[in-house]
Amino acid sequence: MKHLFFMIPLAAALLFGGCNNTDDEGQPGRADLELSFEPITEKPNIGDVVTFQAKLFNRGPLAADGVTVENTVPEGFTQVGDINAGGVFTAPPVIRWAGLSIQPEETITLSFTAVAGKPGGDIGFTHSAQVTASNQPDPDSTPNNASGAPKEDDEAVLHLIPLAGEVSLNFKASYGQDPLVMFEREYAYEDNMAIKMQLFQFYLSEVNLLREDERVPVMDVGLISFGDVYTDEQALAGKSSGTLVAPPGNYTGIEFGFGLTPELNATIPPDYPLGHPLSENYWEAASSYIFFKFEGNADLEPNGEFSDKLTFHVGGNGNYRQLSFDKPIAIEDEKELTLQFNIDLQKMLVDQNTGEYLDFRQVTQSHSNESPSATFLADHVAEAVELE
Ligand SMILES: [Ca+2]
Ligand SMILES: [Ca+2]
Ligand SMILES: [Ca+2]
Repeated sequence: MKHLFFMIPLAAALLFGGCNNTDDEGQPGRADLELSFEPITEKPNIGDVVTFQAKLFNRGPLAADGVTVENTVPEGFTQVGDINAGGVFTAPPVIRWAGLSIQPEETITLSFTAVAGKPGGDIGFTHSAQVTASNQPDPDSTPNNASGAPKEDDEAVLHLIPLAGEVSLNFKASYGQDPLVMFEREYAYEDNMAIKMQLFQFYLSEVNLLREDERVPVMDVGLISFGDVYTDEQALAGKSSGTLVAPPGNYTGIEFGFGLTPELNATIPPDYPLGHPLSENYWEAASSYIFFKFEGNADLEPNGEFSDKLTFHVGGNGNYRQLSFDKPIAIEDEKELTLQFNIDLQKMLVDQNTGEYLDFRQVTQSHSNESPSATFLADHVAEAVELE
């Protein structure tokens, strides 16, 4: 009687295990194919060559021939290479290994390399792989039916984002101590004149983070415009470059061009889609983009009437200025950092050392890249911009 007490649970356990095996794994007359990715625990750097390994396992009991495995390479990885086991990349983004034969209990490693790209926007970093063909029926999965997240054991995904932090350049504009706002506010100018703003904007190009002997590019081009800044609150919030991706690290500073590099300035708006910063602000007669614009109205008499229109549009390769700022900048993986810049329009219009200034009683517009007023403004950009 005592024996029976122990025998019943044991028999039940055996039966249960057998049932489980028949249901799930290794049904007679079939080949249970399973696919997984070898985990990658260390994130790569942007630009690193990464080796991916998918493991195809046959849980048996029969051998399978004519097995095909496909891996879809996400947009975030490029320059696929070193595909082993006869795989081909003839129909990107899919790498295909066809005609594989795999014995019971055998594992075949399918590997390839790809270069990690820059995260951002909707760029995906998830490799998805699946068995798409087999000459044997599989007890718990069907070839080529993957959709989205893996639901069967013949499907696998590997998500791998490279090391990347985020940085944005935020610009606050002022006129001397006063926040720069459009239209309403009056700014006292030199020699009893006064001005009101209508527009202030500028291009940024070739933004690079700096570290020992290295420039790390974070942005090609951007347009910062204060044209819709109407309140002090908006002025104090500033205008942002938008979020830029940067490799983590300790940098010694940042540099950017105020205006456009000669390379960018050699292009024209039709080269760009609508909405791109370079799809506008071109000056055909000068074959140049307008690097920056200052527009407003001046009261010259002074009599309280702002009747003189100020239009200073400055372009031309000779007025491109590269600015560099020394400051320790630590970019950390998955963290966001804002670099706060201030730009003081007064310092562009009035030389802080000599007192020399653009005299609006003499000149109210700049429509030539070589005009003294254009050069004066460009020459004072470096003085006007500071990194907090
Ligand atoms: Ca299985
Ligand atoms: Ca299976
Ligand atoms: Ca499947």
